[in-house]
Amino acid sequence: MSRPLVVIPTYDERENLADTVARVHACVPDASVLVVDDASPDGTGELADGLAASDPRVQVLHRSAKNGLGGAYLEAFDWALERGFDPIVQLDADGSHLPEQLPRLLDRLDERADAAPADLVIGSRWVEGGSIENWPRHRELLSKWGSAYARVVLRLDTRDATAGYRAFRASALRRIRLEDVHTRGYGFQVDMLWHAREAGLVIAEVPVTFVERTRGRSKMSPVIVLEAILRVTVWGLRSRFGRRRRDAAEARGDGSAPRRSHA
Ligand SMILES: Nc1nc2c(ncn2[C@@H]2O[C@H](COP(=O)(O)OP(=O)(O)OP(=O)(O)O)[C@@H](O)[C@H]2O)c(=O)[nH]1
Ligand SMILES: [Mg+2]
Repeated sequence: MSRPLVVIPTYDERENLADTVARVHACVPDASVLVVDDASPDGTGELADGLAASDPRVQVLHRSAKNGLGGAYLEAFDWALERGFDPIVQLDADGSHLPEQLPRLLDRLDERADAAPADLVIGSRWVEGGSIENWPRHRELLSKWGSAYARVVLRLDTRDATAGYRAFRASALRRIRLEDVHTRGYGFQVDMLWHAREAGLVIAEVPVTFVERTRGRSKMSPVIVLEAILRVTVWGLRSRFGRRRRDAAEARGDGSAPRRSHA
């Protein structure tokens, strides 16, 4: 794990991007940065090209239209794995994920005496020591309820299931069936977590401070929230239904148990 890559998806983040990239490099100078821009109307893509032209550690993936956070990350993961980056980090451009806390996530991927090395580290708002700054109450509740719902329905142990600040070992991403991850919006984070758990990865959470953006506009929308709720519900039902069918088949001893389904 010697070639860290920080992936920053962007849509209309002109006011935030340069600052975020500079802060990443101030904290982890040897990190490469991949900006994945979805043809932002405000010119974020051109700004990213300018950053790349003046710093070889920065590269840019241009996509032709706004196609969701999930699509941007999946394309970035393929790009990163093909080029041998390890580990691979997800970071929002809007300042909500503090680059200053990046070493905390990376350190937890390392071997340590008191715990198994993690395959996936999540920067968590809802574990001891984690916090939020300047978030409106309704956003806090939505996030907490969303996490709680996903935890119960999918039987996850992770406290902050919707967190977007994450570090993956490259080997972990290779073990996840990325072709089965179809969520494009907010639920992408839960989708990845669910597949990570299904793949048997060691998942750890470290506390982070999540800071509400001060510049630019949120891309969160009711459609994105609805997509997440519906998908989580379907995965939960499928996993339970599938398990019951498998148990029944095993009890009959007919060996016809279906494979665990991936939504
Ligand atoms: N490439 C790409 N990036 C996106 C897209 N939607 C959001 N982003 C980026 O993903 C990151 C998170 O998006 P935000 O709008 O901050 O959404 P959020 O953090 O879930 O919601 P807030 O808490 O309200 O900010 C930011 O860096 C966005 O610019 C998209 O469709 N394509
Ligand atoms: Mg945000």
